[in-house]
Amino acid sequence: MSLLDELKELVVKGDMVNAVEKTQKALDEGLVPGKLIDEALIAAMDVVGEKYKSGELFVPEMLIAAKTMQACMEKLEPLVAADELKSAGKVVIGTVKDDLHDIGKNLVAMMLRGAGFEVVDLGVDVAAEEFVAKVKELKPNILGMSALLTTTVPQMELVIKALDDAGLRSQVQVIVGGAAVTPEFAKNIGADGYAPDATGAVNWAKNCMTGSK
Ligand code: B12
Repeated sequence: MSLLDELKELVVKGDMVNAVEKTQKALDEGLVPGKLIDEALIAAMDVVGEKYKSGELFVPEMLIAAKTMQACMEKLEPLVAADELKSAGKVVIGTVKDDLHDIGKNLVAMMLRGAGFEVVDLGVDVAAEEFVAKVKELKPNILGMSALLTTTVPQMELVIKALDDAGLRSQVQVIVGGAAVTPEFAKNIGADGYAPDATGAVNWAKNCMTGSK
């Protein structure tokens, strides 16, 4: 079994101590963080999602696997830290109301920081009023919203409407993402952008700042 497969299996099992150790071992052997994230950590979450869907795993196991993934990501975060001093732009990001999934949002925030963006992370379960208040206060170039549940994606439209009502919509570019979001949905609710993953989010944000989006 390859090192990546071993790490994936440890994350699925929620074996935090060994997963963190394996992450370090993989780094020591020269594997790059992006490969570890895509081919072991995210791949593990996909397996966990499938097992949950088929009734093989339950919420507590899903949570332990998620915490294990986050512990591994903490090891990787310093390695993708930005080396640029000048901010590439300001981003406010959060997971919408009633949604507690934050791994993907954290990954997007981490990669944006790595690309030199100043990122203000509002956390999870963020209500429309809070998104609007932060956009008003911090005047970000970009607002990012994440949702993983089909029951919480409609919150994104509410936030965009609330920005409109507050007269702030034209001042900020809105990008949405998360497993429950599709490009069509993003377009229909009037978002400016969508990306399927963290790399796509960074590319979109960069283009947004140079006006070539
Ligand atoms: C881990 C997990 C949990 C953990 C979350 C822990 C945490 N701190 O995040 C816990 C155990 C808490 C949890 C709870 C629940 N979960 Co859950 N969970 C998952 C699981 C297995 C993995 C999610 C994940 O982290 N993936 C890895 C990350 C990296 O991927 P990602 O989030 O999609 O993010 C990437 C992209 O989407 C994108 N992206 C994400 N955000 C953003 C934002 C922007 C702006 C952009 C551009 C891009 C972007 O970039 C990211 C990086 O590439 C998924 C299954 C799956 N494969 O998605 C189910 C899943 C999302 N959960 C599900 C369910 C049903 C639940 C519960 C309702 C279960 C229950 N009965 O209690 C609760 C809901 C709790 C709540 N109110 O939010 C369902 C959702 C079904 C649906 N369509 O609505 C899924 C799909 C499982 C399944 N197959 O049924 N869950």
